[in-house]
Amino acid sequence: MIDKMTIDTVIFDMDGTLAETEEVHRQAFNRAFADFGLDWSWDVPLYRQLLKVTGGKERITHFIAREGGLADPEFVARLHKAKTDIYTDMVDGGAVALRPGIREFIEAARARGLTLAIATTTSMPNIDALLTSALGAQWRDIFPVVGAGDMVKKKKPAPDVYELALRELGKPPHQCVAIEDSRNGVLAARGAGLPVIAVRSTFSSDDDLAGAAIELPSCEALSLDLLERVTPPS
Ligand code: XBP
Ligand code: MG
Repeated sequence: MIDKMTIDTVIFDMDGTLAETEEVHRQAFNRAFADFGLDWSWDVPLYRQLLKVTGGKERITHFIAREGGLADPEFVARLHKAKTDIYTDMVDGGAVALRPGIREFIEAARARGLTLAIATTTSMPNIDALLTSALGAQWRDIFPVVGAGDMVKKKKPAPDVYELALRELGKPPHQCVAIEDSRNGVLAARGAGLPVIAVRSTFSSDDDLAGAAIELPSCEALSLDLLERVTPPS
């Protein structure tokens, strides 16, 4: 059994966990499709299905394949870049706020001297837009280590982005806990040997979160006491 006091680092997922970003991502995809003259439209039920594939470029490629097409990677990259520009403009304009309870948990963790990090599928422009909007330009002082989707070979549910964060933190997994909202996120964190506290988001309400050490009803239920209750995956 691991010493309860060894957890001194919290690694946050971003999309769905720090903020309910997915509806804004969905709208940004649809606006990019329209700008490119495509007649694709991702409604909420379809987007819930498509979210099983993490990463925007991978999601577009998967969608083209399920429509019977063959995706040109260069086209997908251009389309996804347009989507990122639209998304970051929306976030800069205040379209997304931190989930209730997240700011308070971050403040409590910092006051306790814990290290905070990010392990997300999304890309650096989106991370920067959200955290600058929510926490100010100095957000890097709060999250000294950031693992982003395009920094690794395989996106969640592969463990790569958590393994990257652990390497940069220089910490073993049992010293850390992941906060996640989705099945792909729980699998990724567990794959890297991390215990997980799960809090569902709007778009992961039906996900199977088996494997999480604790599931909470809301981010407002996050507390430092929980860190003493999580145990590493067996
Ligand atoms: C979130 C994602 C992301 C966003 C889009 O997964 O899958 O792809 O939907 O971001 P998680 P990009 O919360 O598990 O990290 O378009 O920048 O890829
Ligand atoms: Mg997520």
